[in-house]
Amino acid sequence: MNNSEFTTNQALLDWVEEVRALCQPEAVHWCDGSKEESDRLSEQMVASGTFTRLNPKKRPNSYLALSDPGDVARVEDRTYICSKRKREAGPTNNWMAPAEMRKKLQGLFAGCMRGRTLYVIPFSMGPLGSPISHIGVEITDSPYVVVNMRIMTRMGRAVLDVLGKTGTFVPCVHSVGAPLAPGQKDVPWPCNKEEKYIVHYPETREIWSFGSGYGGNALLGKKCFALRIASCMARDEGWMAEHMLIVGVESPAGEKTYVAAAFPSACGKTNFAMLIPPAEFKGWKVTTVGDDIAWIKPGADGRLHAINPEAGYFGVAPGTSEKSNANALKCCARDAIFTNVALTPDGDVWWEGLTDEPPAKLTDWTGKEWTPGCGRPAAHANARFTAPMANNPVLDSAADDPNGVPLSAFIFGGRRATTMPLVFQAFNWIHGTYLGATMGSEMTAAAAGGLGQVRRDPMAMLPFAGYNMGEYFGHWLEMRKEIARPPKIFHVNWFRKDDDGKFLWPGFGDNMRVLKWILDRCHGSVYAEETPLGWMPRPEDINIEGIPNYDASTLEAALAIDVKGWKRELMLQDELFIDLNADLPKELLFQRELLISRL
Ligand code: GTP
Ligand code: SPV
Ligand code: MN
Repeated sequence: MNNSEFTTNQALLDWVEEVRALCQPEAVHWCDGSKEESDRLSEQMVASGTFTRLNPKKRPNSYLALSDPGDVARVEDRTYICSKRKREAGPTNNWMAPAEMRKKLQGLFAGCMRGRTLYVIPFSMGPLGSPISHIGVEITDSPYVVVNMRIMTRMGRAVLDVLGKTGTFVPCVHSVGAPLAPGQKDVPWPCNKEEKYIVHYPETREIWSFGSGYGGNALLGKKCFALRIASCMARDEGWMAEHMLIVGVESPAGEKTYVAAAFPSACGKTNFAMLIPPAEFKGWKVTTVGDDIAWIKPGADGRLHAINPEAGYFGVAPGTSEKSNANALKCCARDAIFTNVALTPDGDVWWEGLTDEPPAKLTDWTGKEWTPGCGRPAAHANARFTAPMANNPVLDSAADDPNGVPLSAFIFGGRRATTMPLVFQAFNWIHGTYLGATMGSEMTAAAAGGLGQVRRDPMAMLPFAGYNMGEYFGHWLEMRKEIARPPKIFHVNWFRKDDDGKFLWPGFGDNMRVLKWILDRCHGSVYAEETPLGWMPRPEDINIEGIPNYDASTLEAALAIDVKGWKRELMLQDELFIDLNADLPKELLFQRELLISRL
């Protein structure tokens, strides 16, 4: 089985054999990436209870998986950057010495796949064969991971052809950490309740993940490779790996502009990437290049060019509706995998926010009967859909372009109930880097105990930078020298609230109104006021025509500069800056001083 029928790449064959000998699976399967293979594995998972096939009339070719209730999200406190020196990982990452971690993992992985099949998944992050793309190979004992990776990446035999005899790949080893004794019956969602480790060795560019089957813990092409390992590659090679959506906007006159935006997890990247402009914006088209990760390189034209290294969306389900994101619903109307949403009696899915009226009866994400008013959510807050980008009705025509799309703007934005105005523009690249570096966001319900509290999430990369955060800021500053025509940098906040807790901005499709101001700034065609924070629109510069029950005074409040709030904000920034001290570029400290004196 483990033979050269699939590949002549000796390094790959040797590595697979090494991992096989360590993990001792019952069988080895090289994934060809075909639909037949995916269908066969899905059937097996239906038989074993991991998958429920959804009603093919309502949701063709789609499945539901319910996870173990203790394995529902990424585990940031179990995620490690194991560089040789602790300082390389920096104060925002967990660190352990590589030798010590290897010893620990050898113990955990020894025999961890007993009774299971070891799957070899060759995948390409980025279009197959593109000079911007990179190849990875994930070894996993989870068929759920195989079928998800087939949607999220370009996966299978064609990747091995590109890899060839001597090509290099990032080795990614994943196990759910639940070996089966002879005759032992499997559970629907195997995982390890005691031990979870998501480990990166940046120097050798390796990933080892143990104990979890969920999302970014297990689909190793995503956060582990495309952000943590890729950010290290990018630093060494002069490019950028960012937690950013990429979106295209075409004006009625046919002028196309691309922007990339960094919002923290569950802060609206998928929504913004698939935005449907309001009726007032007749003739405007918004198209998706990517909804989560951007790989960005300087082009020969002096601009930054971005590709989406992924091939699918792993989107938050709760809150997704016809009103909030009709395009996302179309993406998962078929060929989708749902995890931890509720099941309707007629074999379809439901989650909070999908419809105003919940169905009268459901099976909730824990498999229990659910009725409205029973006091429990039907879907888990981090329930997700996995859907191929090919299903996206507004997929950008350049989504597969190996050269990427030229960026005119970077947008930063967190979830902030106070202080942060709707939108402002940085004075220049260094100021923009400072805005990204000091970004904050309220912790969502998923972060236990932290509800509402603001945490610094620089560039939305706090859990994803594969090296020292201070050095990462330095890399941002360095990149300026590589580009003649840098994108302009903006900060937005869709989440500011009034004293009664009501949002001051309608959000979702109406974000087009703010995006329009941003585009006009990029093209130099609109006025802006110089303020202590940066360049800002006057209320009359944002078109609010047609927003129901919305008036200029609410917009004014959304745009207002709260000087007292900003003084508090500056103190909050200190938390991160003091942690980073020696590694923090001095330019950012100067930016802080300048802001203080302007205020
Ligand atoms: P990850 O996939 O975790 O990286 O996150 P994401 O940034 O893609 O998150 P997503 O788009 O799924 O964000 C979902 C949450 O943001 C939901 O709770 C939405 O209701 C909320 N949301 C998105 N856009 C807006 C907006 O413009 N205004 C408001 N108020 N909420 C929004
Ligand atoms: C995020 O948490 O930012 C995600 C989901 O995009 S996961 O892939 O699970 O990391
Ligand atoms: Mn994300």
